Amino acid sequence: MNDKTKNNENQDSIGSNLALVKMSFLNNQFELDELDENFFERLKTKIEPVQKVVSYYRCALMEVETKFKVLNENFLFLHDRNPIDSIKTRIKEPDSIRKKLRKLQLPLDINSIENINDIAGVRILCPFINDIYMLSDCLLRQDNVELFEKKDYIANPKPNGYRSLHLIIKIPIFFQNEKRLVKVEIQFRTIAMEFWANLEHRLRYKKNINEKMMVKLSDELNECAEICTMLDRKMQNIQNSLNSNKK
Ligand code: 0O2
Repeated sequence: MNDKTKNNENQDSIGSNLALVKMSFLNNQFELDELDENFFERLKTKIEPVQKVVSYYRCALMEVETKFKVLNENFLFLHDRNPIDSIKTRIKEPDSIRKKLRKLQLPLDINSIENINDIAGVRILCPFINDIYMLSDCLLRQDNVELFEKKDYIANPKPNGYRSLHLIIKIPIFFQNEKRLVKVEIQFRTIAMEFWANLEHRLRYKKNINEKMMVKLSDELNECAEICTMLDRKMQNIQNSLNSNKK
């Protein structure tokens, strides 16, 4: 038996044991002696490396979230208003990770994960477009933040009308015995951009809509994107006028 076959057999047996554990829990009759005695050892060796990598990304999210909370606090002190409406963080779902690895034609294993730029994601919602650029500049000026990639879908919206500023940054995380550079994707949006993107995302994953209806709804969404852009611009103009009147 070659190593690959052995590996597949191990995975199959872990898979079936896991199914057994789940079923036993569901049936409320969890019996340890039904499981092979090496099961937990094998499960541990599979799960630990994943837990370790996930913990790196969790720490990176904490670090980035704190940076934005500090900027928000400081701006409130200086200008008497918050440039951040809300901060959301997420670790990419295993299913999305699998899809992305397939798209990149990479092996489905833990070592490939570093090639995905958005395992750790932060979304910053701002009241005004200028807040987005101000926050992104402040972040990129920090001396432990390295810009890896920038996509400005506000200056250059996608054909469907999607707008948002995307940054992929690398930040160092300091652990007890090591320092790690971890990538984090940051999406900056206004509240109007987020409102639009959430609806468009729902439409994209809706399965039971016929083609004619899909085209009609996509056209309407495209129109809404233009309205959102106009709204963001008008709100920014009003905000600018308020600012200049204060001086
Ligand atoms: P999820 O569930 O948000 O993680 P890449 O990531 O480079 O392989 P792409 O499309 O070049 O793929 O990256 P891009 O353009 O930076 O977009 C990445 C993320 O932006 C997406 O993540 C979405 O969250 C968001 N996004 C991009 N385009 C659209 C769009 O047209 N509509 C909406 N609603 N969101 C968009 P994921 O991986 O798709 O999913």
